[in-house]
Order: sequence, then structure tokens, then C-alpha cells
Amino acid sequence: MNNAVQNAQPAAAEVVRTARHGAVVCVTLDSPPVNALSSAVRKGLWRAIEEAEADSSVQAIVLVGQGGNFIAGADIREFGKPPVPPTLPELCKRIEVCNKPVVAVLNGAVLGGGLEIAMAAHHRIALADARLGLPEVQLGLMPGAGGTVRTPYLIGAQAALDMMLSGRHVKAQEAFDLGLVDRLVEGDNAETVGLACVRELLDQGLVVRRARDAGGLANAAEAQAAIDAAKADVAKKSRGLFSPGKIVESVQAALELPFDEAIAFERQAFLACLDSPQRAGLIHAFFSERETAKVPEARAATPRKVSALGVIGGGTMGVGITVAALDAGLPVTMVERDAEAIARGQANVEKVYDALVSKGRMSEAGKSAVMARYTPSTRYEDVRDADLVIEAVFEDIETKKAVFKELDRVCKPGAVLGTNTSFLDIDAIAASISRPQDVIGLHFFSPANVMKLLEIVVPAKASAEVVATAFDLARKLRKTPVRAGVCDGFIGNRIMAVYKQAVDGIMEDGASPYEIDEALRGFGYPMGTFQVADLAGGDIGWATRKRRAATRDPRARYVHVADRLCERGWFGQKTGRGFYLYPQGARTGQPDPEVLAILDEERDKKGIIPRKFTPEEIVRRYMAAMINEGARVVEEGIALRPLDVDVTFLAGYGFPRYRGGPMKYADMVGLDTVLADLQEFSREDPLFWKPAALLERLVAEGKKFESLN
Ligand code: 3H9
Repeated sequence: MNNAVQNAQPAAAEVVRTARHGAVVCVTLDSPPVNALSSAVRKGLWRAIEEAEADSSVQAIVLVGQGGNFIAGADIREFGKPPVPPTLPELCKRIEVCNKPVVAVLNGAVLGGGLEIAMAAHHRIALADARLGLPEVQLGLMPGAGGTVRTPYLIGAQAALDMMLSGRHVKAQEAFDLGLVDRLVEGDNAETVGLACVRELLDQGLVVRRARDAGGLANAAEAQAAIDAAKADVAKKSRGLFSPGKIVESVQAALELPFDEAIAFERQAFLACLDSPQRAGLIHAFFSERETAKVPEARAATPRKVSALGVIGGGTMGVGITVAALDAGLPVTMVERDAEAIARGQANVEKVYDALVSKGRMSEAGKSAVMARYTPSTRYEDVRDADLVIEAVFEDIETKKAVFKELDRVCKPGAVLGTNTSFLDIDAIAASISRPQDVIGLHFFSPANVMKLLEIVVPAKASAEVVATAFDLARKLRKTPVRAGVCDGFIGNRIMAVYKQAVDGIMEDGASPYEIDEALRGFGYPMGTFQVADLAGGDIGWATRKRRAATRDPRARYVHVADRLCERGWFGQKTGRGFYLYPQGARTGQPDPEVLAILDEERDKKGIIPRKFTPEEIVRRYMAAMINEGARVVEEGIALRPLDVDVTFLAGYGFPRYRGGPMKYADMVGLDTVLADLQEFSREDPLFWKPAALLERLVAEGKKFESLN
């Protein structure tokens, strides 16, 4: 991120303009990209309200946002910096106490502090495209400018808690039905329709009407019941998150305390959230997910037009990619080797939509419209007009090369040729055809229509235009793209291979797979490593280990337990047992005493006397291995920046979002602490735990990974 650009603060007068229209003052916020409430915007708004109030000829004040949005919230970039007055709660109060009617005209994003400003105003008018929300919870925060008080005053505790705990965006019509908006207006220019509407309201006798006088909490018993239900729900679902509990406490305060005291209570709760490492992690995740698309090639080149896609392969990945593209409105031609295989591919695509139809989330007509974009084929010639083709066949370099040879033969000049390989050498695939500049890795994660991550793997000869096209495709498919270099496993699978080795070592040295999984869930993962292995299928990891056997460093520690399970045909959920037992097709596994016996046998063979590991020690080792390999991946340029590693794990591997990703976590724990851990562990196994040079350098220079973002 460019700090100079980030820190450049425009003057208040530049970002907030006022204009007189008879007796009405129109206050326009113009602070691209989303009118976030920076200190300059807050100052400008404050001044505009003061001036309008002081002018006896003014009868009403209209607030509008320029550029398609009202206000997307507090300026997230200011969090963690010293506060600059006026604060947002002060500004909201200033608007609320204004003795002239203030009307907020809502369009586009009306989020967080933006909605709080609107609720502090006396009337709310919404255009059809307005989306209102209090999404602070997704940033580890809570509404902190009166939102936890004014929202229940306006729409009742239940609806307010739903909005604040989910962070969901409410469309204009729903906001009107809830009573959050007073009037819906047609038109697309907020200023024009807002002014016309206010003139009409003035004719009808527009007066000041404050949220603090609204009756949303009048039925105390009903409000208490909603609060109690929310409290129970938070306890059940919020998995270690801090701010949901604070939101509920603040609504309780809104019910019990006088209005101003409840606002003061909210402020303290908000500041506690602001101070939490979860806020730092979640805001890092928010910005990082937007940064990963900013790669040199996307800046330097214009993407090629992609309006038709080819997918080679109708297996799990081919189907998922096809569905992702169909959902994005792209026509897809899927090619399989014979009639039977393509029939299976087509059936699997249809199955995804049938499931939506049966859940009532799609109509039959909707399914037909999507399927009309899908063309099954058994001939490569049918992708000759495709702008981009993605190969998703069996993970074997010769098979892939054979597919690329066909693509080289049939595809039109300039078509982008993507491979969905998860580890193979894409440079070698590119070198095998006559147009290596058009080849790119598009590593989707399974299920490809659901998982957000798309690793865009850039081989040496890929043209900038091709890279830019891949990023543009990710945007169209609503994926989170991360640029990766070519190596075995790219960013994600390469790092995963290393922390899995660490986990295997912990297991062989004494912790059971069940203790390890529990420790990882305690850290915030939805599932532990062994649960994931059972879900993915043990045979997949087994094949990878066999493939790597020839190149494995003979000095490296190798734990045989997983192989022993695979030799017995225990591949996880699909075979009814793996590290866990799944009796009668159960989805949740049970610990298996036979697995523990196999583990003991393996320990005996190596003369290992098992020792105890605390959950904290398990996590320390797991994270140290992950961070160390993450540092290597950055050092080698496989990842552009540490934040690319973070986003890979957040979007593709279930890393707990509130921890910001492995590299952010390392910064928060302290790189010196991580290095000290590695040094301590390396006394047992110097080869595996050798600290990455980049980590050592950063510690020596007193810097963080953040300095490389
Ligand atoms: C809050 O309000 C706390 C208060 O209750 C209390 C305070 C006391 N600040 O997402 P996009 C940037 S907490 C600064 O790509 P889209 C974003 O980084 C806040 N910058 O576009 C990006 O910059 P760049 C509660 C922000 O159209 C650019 O705008 N509000 C902010 O897909 C475009 O963003 C939220 O949590 C911000 N608040 O989506 C809303 N928001 O171009 C967060 C955006 O340099 N924002 N930027 O990469 C969003 O959900 C989406 O950005 C939004 C637009 C829906 C608005």
C-alpha cells in the first residue's frame, strides 16, 4: 500500500460542499471512492450543519452522497491512529440536536457510520438502489456512533440485533418495511430527487423528529426476549469472536439506561472492540483481499475480452469451474473424452442447480436459463471460438500436455489457455506448445463454485495481458485472486505440505490426531487437519507423498502413519474410516482406538517415547512451520507480498479470519517470538525447523512482515 497516497488528507471544504436551493441547504459529501467518514469529511459535515443552523433563512438541510453511495461507514484506514475531533458519535449528536430538520437521502452503500449518520438525521429518504447495513461485526467491531441505541429505538431490538449481528445489507424496500426509512423515492440522482422530496415535505410541514423519541423499545418484555435469544445465539455460534457479545450488551444498555447513558455505554464497548487484536486481524483481511488484485501486470496491461469459456474435463473441478462461470453469466462449452464421460459431467452440473431448485432458491425457469449457456461436447474443435479455456483433467503432466497440444491445435489465436493444476510445473506445460505466452495457471479450490480463492499462477513466459485477463476473470467470477509463482504447490499447497509435516511430527511425538484437531479448532479453524484429510480423501495426500518420495531429502523425517491407514484402504469419510471412524455414513467422525494402536506401533518402531503436548504448544509448532514456509514463499517471490499469503489461507484454507492470516498473526505475536520458537524446535530437527532467511533479516532489522506489504 502506498503510504504517501494513503496519508494525503483533502481539506474539509473539498470533500463536503454546500449549495443553497431556496430555503434548503444541500450538503454533498464527495470523498471518493465511497464517502467514508474521514476526519476531513467529519469536519466538513460539522461545519455545514453549524452554518445552516445559524442561518435564519434556512428551513431544511439535505444530506446527499456523491458518486453512487451515501456513506460506506467510518474511514477504516483511520482505526488504530490517534482520534481526530469531531468524533463520529459527536457528529451524530450534533446532527441530531440540530434545530432544523435534517433529511438524509440514501443511495448505494449506507453502511456502518453512514447509517448512523442517517439515523441521527431527522428523516430518511431512500432511492431504490440503497443498501443499508451495520457491518461492523465483520471487522471485529460494533456500531460505535449510536447505532446500537438508535437502531433499536427506530426498529425494535429484534430487527436491530439481526442487522448488527449478521452485518447483512438490507435493501431499500426492506428498510422501509422495517421503519428504518421513512419514504422510498424513484429516480437515480440523489440530489435532484432528494431536493424535490424535501420541498414537498416542507409544504406538508416538515419538522425535527429524533430517533431518541421513537418507540422501538416501548415493549420492554418483547425487547428483553429478543436480547435473551440473541445472547444464546451468540454463545452458540460466534466461535471466539469478541464483538458480537458487546453488541448484545449494548442493546441491553439501550433498553435499561436513559438514551445518553446508553450512548456512553456503547462508546466504551466500541473502544474495547477497537483495541482488540480481532479488529486488527479482520481489518487487515478486508484491505488485503482488495490488495491482492493489484498486481503489476494488471496495472500494465489491458485484459483480453472474455465472453465465452471452454472447460476441458467434467470431473469435480471441471464441474465446479463450469458452474462458477455459468453463475457469472458466461457461456461454457465443456469437453470430455467420450459420450459417457460428458453425460456424467452434464448430469453433475445439472445436479448443482437441481439442489437449488429443490431448496426453493432457484426456479425451473431459472435453471433452464442457466443451462441454456452450457454446451456439452466430445470434440476439442467446439472450443475453437472460446476466449479462454481451462483444462481440468487428471493431475498428470503427460495427460495435461496432451490436452494442451489439442488446445494449441484448435484454439483461436489470442485465446487464453488456463490449467487448473494444483502443483505441476506450468512452465513445462507452456513450453510444450507453440504459444507459451498464452498459458496461465488457474488454480481453483474445491468446490470451485463455492470456494473464494483463485490462485493465478504465472509462468515465466506468460504475457502481462494474459495475467490481466486472468485477474479480470476472477473479478467476473467473484473470486478472490492471489498471484503466485510456479513451484511445487504454489503458495497454498506448498505451505500446507510443510505445516502438515509439523503436525505429523507432533502426532508421532505424542499427541493424538484428536488432540491436535481440538487444539486447531480452539485456535479458530472450523476443522482440524485430520478432519480435513478425512474429508478430502486420504488417497489424495497418499498420491502426493508417493510422487514426492523420489525427491524427498533422505535426511528429512518421514511419518508413516497416514500411509499405514491408506494401505488398509482407510481413505476417510468416503470409506467410513480414516483418522476417524464414520459409522453408517456419519458426517462427524469418532476417535478410533485402532488408529491410536497403529500410531503406537509406529512410535515403537522408531523408539519414540510419547510425551504430552498442550494445545498451546501444538498451535505454536503448527504456526511456526506455516509462518516459516510463508516467509520462504515471499522471499522467493512465489507470493508478491506477505498479504498474498494471508489471503490465500483466509480464502482457501479456513484460516480464522479474525487472526488476519498467518503472516499478520506472526506480526501480532512478534517475529522475534516466532524466530525464537523456530530456534528452540530446531534443536530437535535442524533440517525441518531451519529459520527462513527473510524472517531472520526482519527480526534483525526490527521490522514486521507488514513492511513488505
Ligand atoms: C464503522 O462505520 C464504525 C462506526 O460504526 C463507528 C465509528 C466510531 N473506509 O470494496 P470495494 C475502499 S466501521 C475506507 O473494492 P465495492 C476500499 O478499500 C465501517 N475505505 O468496492 C477500496 O479501496 P481501493 C463500516 C473504504 O464496490 C474502495 O473503497 N463499513 C471503506 O465492491 C472500493 O471498495 C463497512 O464495513 C471504508 N469504510 O464495495 C463497509 N469502504 O480502491 C466496508 C470501502 O483503494 N466497505 N473502502 O482498494 C464495503 O463493504 C465495500 O467497500 C462497499 C463497496 C460495499 C462499500
